[in-house]
Amino acid sequence: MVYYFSIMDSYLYTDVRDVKNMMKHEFQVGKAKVLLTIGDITQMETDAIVNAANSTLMGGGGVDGAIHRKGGAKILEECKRIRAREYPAGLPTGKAVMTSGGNLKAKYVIHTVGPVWQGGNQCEPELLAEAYRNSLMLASSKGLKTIAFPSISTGAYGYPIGMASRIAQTTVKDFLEKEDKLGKVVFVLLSERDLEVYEKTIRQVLKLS
Ligand code: AR6
Repeated sequence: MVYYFSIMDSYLYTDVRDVKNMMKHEFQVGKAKVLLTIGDITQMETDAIVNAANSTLMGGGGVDGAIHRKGGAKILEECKRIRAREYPAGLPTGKAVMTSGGNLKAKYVIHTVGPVWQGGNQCEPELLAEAYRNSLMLASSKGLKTIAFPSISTGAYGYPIGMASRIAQTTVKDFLEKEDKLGKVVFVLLSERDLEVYEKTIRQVLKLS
């Protein structure tokens, strides 16, 4: 009997803790919710997930590699068609295009290209903001309600995450304040450390205590 109760207690404790964590990472912006979470973006069930691609749209490492591996050949086929039809020289940095989600849980993948960090004087902030803004505009223009972003440019492209997270969140906030079609934006981070950076930044951007 004692054993039974202690198991129940531990379930109860876990539930309460999880709920607190969820609340801590959920923010209201305009009519939409902004969520911060740790995880693998390929597992997200949002209408769209965003791919931190490169201009070839032919796949690569990091998020891009994971999306193409799990999404299957259909995504690559669609990327090839987009390249041939619209961007024979490659997708410019800051632009965004959309394919289906292939075998992923998300219905669509929005492929965007973030800037490579070169010290900050090569329009990196503007280009990173463009990548987020164009992805949001594309999702909204297609009537999508929920979208998940990785931390664009902060892996192989070397953008310092503190600066990148501020641009990501400011761009999302500005967009959601003007535009009320999207209902949920999720930032999917790969590590506890990245989550902490995003958590700290979002409080500053939203002017919370
Ligand atoms: N889910 C969520 N976040 C992830 C995942 C995942 N499955 N995998 C990595 N991250 P990166 P970039 C995080 O390098 O910096 C590719 O080769 C990762 O820890 O994927 O924009 C492309 O083809 C980091 O915080 O994208 C390009 O050539 C963040 O996602 C180039 O890398 C972004 O890391 C793009 O570089």
